[in-house]
Amino acid sequence: MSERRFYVTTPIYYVNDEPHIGHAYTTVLADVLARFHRLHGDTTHFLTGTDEHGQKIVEAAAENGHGPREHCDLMAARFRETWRVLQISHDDFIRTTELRHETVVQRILAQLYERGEIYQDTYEGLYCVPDERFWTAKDVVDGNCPDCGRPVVPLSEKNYFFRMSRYQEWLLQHIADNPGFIQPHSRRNEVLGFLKKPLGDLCISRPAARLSWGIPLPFDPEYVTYVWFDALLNYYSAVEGMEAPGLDGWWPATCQLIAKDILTTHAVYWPTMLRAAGLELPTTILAHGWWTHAGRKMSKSLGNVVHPIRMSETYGADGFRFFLMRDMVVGLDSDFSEPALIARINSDLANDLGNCLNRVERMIHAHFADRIPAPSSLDAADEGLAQQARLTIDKVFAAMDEVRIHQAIEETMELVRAVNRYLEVKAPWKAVKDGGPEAIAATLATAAEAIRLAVSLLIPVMPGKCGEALYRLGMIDAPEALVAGPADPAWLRWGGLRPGAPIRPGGPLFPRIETATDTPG
Ligand code: ME8
Repeated sequence: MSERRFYVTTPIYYVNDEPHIGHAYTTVLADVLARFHRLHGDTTHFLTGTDEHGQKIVEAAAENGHGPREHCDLMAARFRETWRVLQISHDDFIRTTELRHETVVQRILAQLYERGEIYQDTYEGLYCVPDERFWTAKDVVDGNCPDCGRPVVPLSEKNYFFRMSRYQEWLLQHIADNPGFIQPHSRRNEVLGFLKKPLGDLCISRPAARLSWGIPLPFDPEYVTYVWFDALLNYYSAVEGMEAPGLDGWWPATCQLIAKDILTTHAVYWPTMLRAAGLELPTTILAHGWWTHAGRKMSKSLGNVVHPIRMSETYGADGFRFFLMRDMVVGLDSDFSEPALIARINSDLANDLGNCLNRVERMIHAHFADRIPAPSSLDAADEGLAQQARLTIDKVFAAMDEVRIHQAIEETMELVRAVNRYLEVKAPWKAVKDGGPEAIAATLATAAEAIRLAVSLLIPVMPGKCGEALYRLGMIDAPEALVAGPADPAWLRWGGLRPGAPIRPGGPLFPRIETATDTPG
């Protein structure tokens, strides 16, 4: 881990919609990265929030019989509640209707205008009102918006434009010089493809007469700011002037997570805006793939939206988080289905991890009065498991560094399965009959340590259940301590369990989820 400072962001979500699995995925991914970096002692800041201006929001508010402000307050609270249930450890939650954000947006707009980076012109084009977006005749499909499929209308109006075209060559050079700027590689290529065509200027205003729910342009109160120009600046406005212990400040962001749907705004508009404003660029824009549901796109009209709170209440926040992180390869698309979620929890968590912990706890309880045994000597199998565990640490760190979360999890689960195999081979339940507790002390101490280490490596993914497991293994004093509190970097090394330390055995850590097909007959 070279970077000792880690500032991670999620997109700020539109408050026209309920939080769903897609929002949950990006936010859990950011949480896993933030927790991992904190665990490594990196000075970490994690920002999420809500995008509250624009036409979509006005319409959603009206549908619900609310004014826009009231609607935004209700929906921002719903996002916050979802993140609480999902054990998200964000340091800040920004709303674009907050004064701290609006002030920064207006100041940057005023500076850009003074410097000639923004000019007024007449725009003629085809306009999609719900998307607040202009299209050219060749973009539209049978008179409809190519994005949302709703009719576009011809519109000619005066507006303000940001001289984005100026920055095309510079942006191409930046992408060439910084291969890690846009990740994964396929998305970088997509942006480079987009930049083969001449880059136009960006219309950054909307007449207030048509849309008043926005940030007024400081140099012309007849207009409000285009929602994307406003929204993107949240990443900077949230941390401007904010203290960062031992650092000059939080900006620039280290890792900005998005999905592929908002690649152009983040990989083209955003860097050019920052450049024009004289601000540094984020280190990485990381675009992950798309979740579908049972093979179909999720949408309100199809009625197949996956609600994270319902999933967490039914299967546990930790199990849901585990599934999201294990079953999507960052960058590729993935399909969600409840049977797949249940199968994953039952096999990896209930069978492999939960059973392993239970077996070890039960034997330490029965033969060592709930104290970690002290081995007198280790054999080749014990040394072999310790060696595999040490290698797992390196593999997990390497995978996490490259945001291959599914692989970091898989390496850890491989260690868990190795502990189970080791127990099968050593069969301490038989050995104890012949040799007494002394004969199984090394086996149980080694297995307990290996499972403790595996659990520690999973803390960023499952802070709740891993906290419970570490409580049972006597490492912490409260089972819920890791949800909001810090974890100890020393836990990520082999040898954390001390002989004689007390354990607190419990029931199944991940109760098996029974389904209709499990019931015989
Ligand atoms: O675009 N699969 O907000 P938004 C994976 N306000 N991720 C998904 C997803 C899915 N099916 N659906 C949504 C906006 N996401 C703007 C952003 S940022 C300055 C402004 C996630 O509410 C993913 O992170 O439409 C995607 O980029 C984001 O939600 C879009 O959220």
